[in-house]
Amino acid sequence: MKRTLITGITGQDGSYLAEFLLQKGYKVYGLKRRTSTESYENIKHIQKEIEFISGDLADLSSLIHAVKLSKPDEVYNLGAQSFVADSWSQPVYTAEVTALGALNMLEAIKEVKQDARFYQASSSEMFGKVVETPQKETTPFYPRSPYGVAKVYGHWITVNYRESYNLFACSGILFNHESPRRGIQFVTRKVTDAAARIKLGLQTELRLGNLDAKRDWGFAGDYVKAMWLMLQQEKPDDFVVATGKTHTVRDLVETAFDHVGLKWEDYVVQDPAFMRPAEVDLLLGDPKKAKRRLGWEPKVSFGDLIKMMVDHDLKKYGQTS
Ligand code: NAP
Ligand code: G4F
Repeated sequence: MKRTLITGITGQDGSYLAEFLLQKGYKVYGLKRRTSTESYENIKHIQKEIEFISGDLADLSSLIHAVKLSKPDEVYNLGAQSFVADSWSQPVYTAEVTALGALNMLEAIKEVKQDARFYQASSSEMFGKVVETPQKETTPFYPRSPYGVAKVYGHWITVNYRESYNLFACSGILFNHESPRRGIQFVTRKVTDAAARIKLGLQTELRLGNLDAKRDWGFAGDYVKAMWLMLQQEKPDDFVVATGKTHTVRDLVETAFDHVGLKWEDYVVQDPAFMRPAEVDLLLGDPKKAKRRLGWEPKVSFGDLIKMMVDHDLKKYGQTS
């Protein structure tokens, strides 16, 4: 039985990856940080099958303990302060968790279990003010947020530990991926949740920032498979994971409101409070390398993804209201 340690197990990706690896017969250990109110919402259906280890990415000693206890064949580092907007108000914390957290995890592996394979959750946010389109593995980084800068550190320290210590360490440069388990602050979920609430008479307007930003949005359930595939290769490498299609926030809003039979212009209000100090205007990934080398392809289209999320939110409120 293969053993895995997942950081960020309570998050969107952690929950889909844990599900996927349990189905493959892995013994799954999840690093879980202490919180005053326990949040197992995303993993409540598989909670009993996961062995939780208390720890924090900012605390190297807790990661050493977690690696000693779990003796993992594979480590997936998905934990992060992952919300870009908050990285301007919490830049130091973001660096400690999102950048140095990756270093701490690599150090723990180097010291305790050098043959463990390591996956780092790198991000298309590293491309920021893009210097070429579409963005691929060789596209230079130009991060536009403290979060993006922290992810660039996490990315390069992963490459460096691979080259310095011969660790099997890979970075997945994942473009935006969403699901009904997406956090409510992120724009897709904020929109699908609001469309459902407005349809049911629970909300009257939706306040948003930049409607012109473009993102390459895919389904999280598809993307965790690419993470696993990277760690099954003969040699460690880095891969872009994306759909190869881009849409504006306006397209997203239109798709969600159309699905509930409403005209979005009647409800959406632009609010400067949701504008960012520096914006990433356009993300569009080139997933050719992932297709060629991993045999990976996205299955869920943008339209089906947004409808899946709206339907989930309608059901959630329909059942409780
Ligand atoms: P998410 O839903 O926000 O989950 C983040 C996870 O990190 C949560 O489980 C959170 O635990 C945990 N965490 C936060 N601070 C921590 C700390 N100090 N120590 C240990 N764990 C901590 O994020 P996601 O969407 O699943 O994304 C997974 C990873 O991929 C993140 O690293 C993100 O930056 C990266 N990424 C995401 C996307 C995307 O579009 N989703 C794209 C590219 C890269 P709590 O439950 O305790 O808060
Ligand atoms: O949904 P978002 O907050 O995601 P963002 O900033 O692209 O970051 C996500 O994807 C990254 C991969 O590229 C991950 F690394 C990261 O962890 C996270 O998962 O915002 C998407 C776009 C932005 O351009 C933002 O300015 O939507 C725009 N937007 C417009 N109004 C809004 C809003 N974003 C949010 N969150 N809330 C708004 O009201």
